[in-house]
Amino acid sequence: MSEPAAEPVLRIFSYLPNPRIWKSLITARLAGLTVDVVGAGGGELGNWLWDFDPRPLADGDRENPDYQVQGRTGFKSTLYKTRAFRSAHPYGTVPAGFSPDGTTGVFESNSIMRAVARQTDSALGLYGTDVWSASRIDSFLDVALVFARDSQVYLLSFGDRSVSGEIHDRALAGFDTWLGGVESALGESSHIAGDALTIADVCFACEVTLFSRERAALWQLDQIGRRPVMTDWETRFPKSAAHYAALCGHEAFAPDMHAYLDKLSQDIASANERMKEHS
Ligand SMILES: N[C@@H](CCC(=O)N[C@@H](CS)C(=O)NCC(=O)O)C(=O)O
Repeated sequence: MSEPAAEPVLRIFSYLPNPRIWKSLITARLAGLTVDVVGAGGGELGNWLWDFDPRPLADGDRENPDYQVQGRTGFKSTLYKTRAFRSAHPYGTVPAGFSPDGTTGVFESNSIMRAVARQTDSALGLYGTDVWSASRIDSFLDVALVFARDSQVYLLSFGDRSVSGEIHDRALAGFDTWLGGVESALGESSHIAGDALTIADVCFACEVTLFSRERAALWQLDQIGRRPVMTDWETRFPKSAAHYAALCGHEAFAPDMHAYLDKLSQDIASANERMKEHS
């Protein structure tokens, strides 16, 4: 890892903390680049004006019909987005990436990460070393995104207590398909897309971390007679679990991972307490 350069290569607006933006932050850290992050806690973003220069709502913003958009995914209330934000981000989602001059919006956390990776020194090989290795990395990122969709539906269902057997089944099937390929790849090479660390590994570590939040909703799973999808994953996907543990300890990953995983352990402990009280 090199010392970070001062000028940010990209800006991200997001709810915080968000393991999906770490994909970009870890990539930047590995290459000595800087990413500018602006945001607030998930619950607070409903009180922010979404823009390249986002800010907490000021007097009159809520009444401005130009800003009002009904939230769809993860936000039930009205959201406030500038016209410029909506043209840069046609799907209107966060994390929202922007070129440093604010003219180009980049959405989907994997694509935001790729925007950073494209600006790294190609000798580092974070996005492969040629057309074929880069395309193979893309393949892993695409499969991860299919899983990420089921993961999002599952994790959001804990927020409004709507988790069902069907949602759990989809998350389980998505997780098994995704990790089945990762496990197989790790049987061939030390890292997911070959013998070097790439953004396929970065994406994998961040998605696993986010997904592991399911354990903080143990009592909701218990109520529908299910166990966390990641139960026994160390025995079902031993190479993937060992790779994840190694990545969590990597100096470029640890700064984001450790605080989040510590907080998650506390949340899981309270979830367990809560389950005991209900049983
Ligand atoms: N797969 C996307 C997910 C983005 C997404 O769905 N974000 C939701 C929050 S979890 C959002 O911004 N919703 C805004 C809205 O409902 O208008 C990614 O990784 O960036």
